[in-house]
Amino acid sequence: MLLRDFLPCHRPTTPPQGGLPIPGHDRHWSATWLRAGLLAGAMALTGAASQAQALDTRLLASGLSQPLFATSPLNDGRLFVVEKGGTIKVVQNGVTSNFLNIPVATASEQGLLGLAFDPGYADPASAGYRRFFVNYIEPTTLDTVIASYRTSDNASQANAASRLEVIRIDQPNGRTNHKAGWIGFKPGDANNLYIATGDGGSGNDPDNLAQNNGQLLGKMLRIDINRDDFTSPTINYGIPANNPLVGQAGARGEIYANGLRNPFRNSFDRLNGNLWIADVGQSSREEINFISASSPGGQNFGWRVREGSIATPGVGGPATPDMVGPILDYTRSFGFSVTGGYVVRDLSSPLYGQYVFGDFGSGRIFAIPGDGSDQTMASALELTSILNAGAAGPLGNISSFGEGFNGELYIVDFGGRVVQVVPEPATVLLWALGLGLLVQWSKVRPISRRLRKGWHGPHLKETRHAPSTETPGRSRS
Ligand SMILES: [Ca+2]
Ligand SMILES: [Ca+2]
Repeated sequence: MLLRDFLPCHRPTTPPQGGLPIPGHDRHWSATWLRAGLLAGAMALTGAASQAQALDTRLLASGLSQPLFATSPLNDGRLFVVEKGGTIKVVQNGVTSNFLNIPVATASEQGLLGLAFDPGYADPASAGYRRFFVNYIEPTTLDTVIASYRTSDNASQANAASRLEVIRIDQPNGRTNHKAGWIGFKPGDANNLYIATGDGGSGNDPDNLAQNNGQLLGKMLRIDINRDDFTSPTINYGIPANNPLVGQAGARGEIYANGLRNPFRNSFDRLNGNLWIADVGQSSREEINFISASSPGGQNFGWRVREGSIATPGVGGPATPDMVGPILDYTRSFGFSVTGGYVVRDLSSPLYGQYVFGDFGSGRIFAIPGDGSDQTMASALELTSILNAGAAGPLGNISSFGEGFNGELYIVDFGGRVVQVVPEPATVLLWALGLGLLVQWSKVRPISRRLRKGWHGPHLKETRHAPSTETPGRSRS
């Protein structure tokens, strides 16, 4: 698979494969390309200042039960939403229906936590045809299970009988938080599934699991889902030969990176394969970590010794030479529980090239340059006000971001909605007509100024939502 297959400009010329025809799909494309065309016209007329479009939000789905994630298969216009209680729903032309239900444990941060479609999902010649992967807490053992399923002949329904357990990760008894749960594929690599695990729970990682490379918790794992190195019928994966700890005595070969606490939401940049890991902090710092696409892995992100860029209060100790700090961390002034997002690769978005992330506890949303360089909150662009003023209405607890098949950016509201971040059409039209300089709306000015200044503009405000109650993925203890 070529990287360009992931580029938003690589427009599929046929309807999405592996799915039913999507009524309104062409209209969606038309709207997207109308926006892109208008943006191009605006850029021709006004140059870089055309980035001064405002943002809007559009309601994609509502009435969901504790949604935690949203994603689409490659070249598939449907959106699949993960609900904490074990249901995957498919949103198609504004209609939401059940795709799969899995029995899961749901206490505290347990639940159905991750979903990834095989890169070969729509390719009948691929071993991954119609295949997808889920990450959940199994209700009897309370262990983490990654299993694969396939869709039935009805592409809007999974075949529950197709379940194949891929890997099971033992969770400490009696600890219900820090299960992380994100899974994903790196663009251009159809064999290896990346799996984020938390430290297994409680405070201060009491068993020091994240720093123990003989354990799979507190890690980013990488396994080959197109191989089976194990005779057991319930262990079905291979260990990539180039994983960083392969051959190291006492270390698990599945490990790609370690020192993570609760990397609940992460993403690959679909343009270049860079990996963004948002690790939920304990009581002091929330952090964003970065692994370049060219890296062989092996990073130690510091937990439990380090919390963000500081020594973990109550644990402490200096960073060892192998530890890598975050590219950004933030204090309780900004939030309580980071929700990792995406580098925006929707060409029609003024946020193109920016990494957008949020905070579950404060409801605030920020953007930083998506090049992996070190950042500070002082130079981050806050999007909270402009997005909360969008057509979809104010956002609540942000449990995840999502990325559509053409790079569309979604926000998952734990209260039950998925909204899409879109350019404000009226603004795009004004710029296209060469009238952009007349646009002085209060919604437009802050973002345009900050964009032109490289976002070193007005500092962040201290507005915040009421702190949330206990949530999926999210307690600090
Ligand atoms: Ca096997
Ligand atoms: Ca860290």
